[in-house]
Amino acid sequence: VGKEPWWKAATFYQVYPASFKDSNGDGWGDIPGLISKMDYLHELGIDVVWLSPVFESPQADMGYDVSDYQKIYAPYGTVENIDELVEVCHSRGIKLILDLVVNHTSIEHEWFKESRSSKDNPKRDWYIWKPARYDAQGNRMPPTNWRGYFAGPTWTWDEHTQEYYLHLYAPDQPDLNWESEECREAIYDNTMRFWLERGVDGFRIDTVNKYSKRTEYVDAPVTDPNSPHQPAPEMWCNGPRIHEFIREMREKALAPYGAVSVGELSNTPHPSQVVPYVSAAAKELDMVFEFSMIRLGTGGMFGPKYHFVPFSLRQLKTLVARWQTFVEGTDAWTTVFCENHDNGRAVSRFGDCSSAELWRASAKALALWQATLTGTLFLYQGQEIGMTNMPAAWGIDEYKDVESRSFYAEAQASEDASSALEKTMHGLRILARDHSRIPFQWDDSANAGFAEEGAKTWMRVHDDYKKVNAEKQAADPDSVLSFYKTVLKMRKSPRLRDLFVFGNFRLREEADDEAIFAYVKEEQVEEEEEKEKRKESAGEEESGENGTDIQERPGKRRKISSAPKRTTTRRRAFVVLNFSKE
Ligand code: TEU
Repeated sequence: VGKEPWWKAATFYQVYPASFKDSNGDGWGDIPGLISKMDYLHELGIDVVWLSPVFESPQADMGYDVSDYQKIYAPYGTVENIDELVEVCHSRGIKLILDLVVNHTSIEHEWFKESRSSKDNPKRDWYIWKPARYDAQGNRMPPTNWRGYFAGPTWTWDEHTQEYYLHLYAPDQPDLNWESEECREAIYDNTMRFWLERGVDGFRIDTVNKYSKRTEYVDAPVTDPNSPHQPAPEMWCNGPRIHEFIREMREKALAPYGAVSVGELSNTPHPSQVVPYVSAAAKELDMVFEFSMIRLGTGGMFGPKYHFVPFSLRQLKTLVARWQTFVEGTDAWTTVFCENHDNGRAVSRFGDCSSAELWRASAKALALWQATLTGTLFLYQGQEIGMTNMPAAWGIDEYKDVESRSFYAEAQASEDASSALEKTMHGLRILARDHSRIPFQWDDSANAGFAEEGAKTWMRVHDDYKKVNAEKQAADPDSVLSFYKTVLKMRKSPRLRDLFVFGNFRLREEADDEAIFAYVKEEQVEEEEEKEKRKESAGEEESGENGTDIQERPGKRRKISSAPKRTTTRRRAFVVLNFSKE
């Protein structure tokens, strides 16, 4: 694997804007708030900010339901604020990527309004419309029996034009029809070129493997006899034209701008399915997020997602090893992450927060683990201060997410409601998307410094913010935050980068051990390069400084040769994470 382009060794940081920093007292984070914290991010040592959606939206799914791709949702700020953000980021050597949500729009988008206005509207086929079916009694039924991601069917009936439209997520999020070339062109132009022209550096691409659906629109096999709606991801994930669509998107909208891309790849658990998306030669995506590890503990992507299934350290190790090594011998690249806005906090899921000492040790172990893995590293806001899940005592009213709400409502409506609710609440306490969405804990002032005193924050501030906050940790050399700064520097230092970011991962034979997670990172060098290196004087080899410069050192590029390259191991690091309480 080559060491360029730049994004391979970069550290990305995801900002969930509603919860990062509020600057105007409305209890909702905003772009000026984010700008005011750029020094904090710079000091942390990150290279790229990934900003979750800030576009115009009715917020049915926190902005993953866009009603206008060229406008900013007013509580976040304005398009000019984004211009300023680009400038402020770039002036610190930080890049900015936005979230591209183009599998679906909001029901409020003009495109959908036109599409639903009549069957012969020119934009009718920009969305996926199908006629009803009727059962033997003449009752109207959706075109297929599919179950959506947020519980319930994937189809909603439109009275006006007497057809159903498809939505893999909420009914407020109708799926765009990528089979329409005109629609694809509008996506490239209206959403992608518009922001790239303004200077953003690329996109995190939402639900990137769902643009091409199977076109037969047939029922999925019945796996849940108690439900009219059946899991059917094979009907819409990695469909027949998916690679063609993504190549086209890259060629027409990403490549001309040199934009970086990282796509979200759910329901794609086999390395052989993933490689085609991220092989350099395929010219599709730069990177993807594969979800096997982050889904540990969920009852499944469908059905009882929030019926928590305990998992072993062994399962975790196996999955990490698979996704660390799958790129070896290919020209593909991998990513490293353990948190995002769709999952519970890593320290609560994989660590132990039963005492302050164990919490701190767990958060640091996670930091060391992430910083020593191969691939591009992604952090999620608050991970660097060890933010935990919401307190277990908080009730369902504190859970605001459409997914949590839908699964809770489904449990409530089920025949055995009390047991279903108990199981669902237990799962939500560990896994809900809400945990990562509560306000960032900046300091010990009112509202954790996220919003001014007296402001009503859109989600409740964690009870523990006086103990866990960025200001306190910045002043403490032994804190989780200080530890993150150290390991991020280590990861990128010229001496260790080739070992941690680019090295080979080898799980140790202790794979069965339920307390120890041990692995070796091996720095591979081509034999020829190794010989050259030896010839160079030791002093010249590396400066040893921990700068933020992530460009390749000039003159150190590998020679391109058609002969197979012989590699040798130059250095090894032995990483041992001890999960026992002793
Ligand atoms: O998520 C896509 C997705 O399918 C899941 O990985 C998601 O975590 C969901 O909880 C599945 O049950 C993306 C966004 O990250 C998510 O926030 C959005 O809700 C979703 O797309 C729809 O746009």
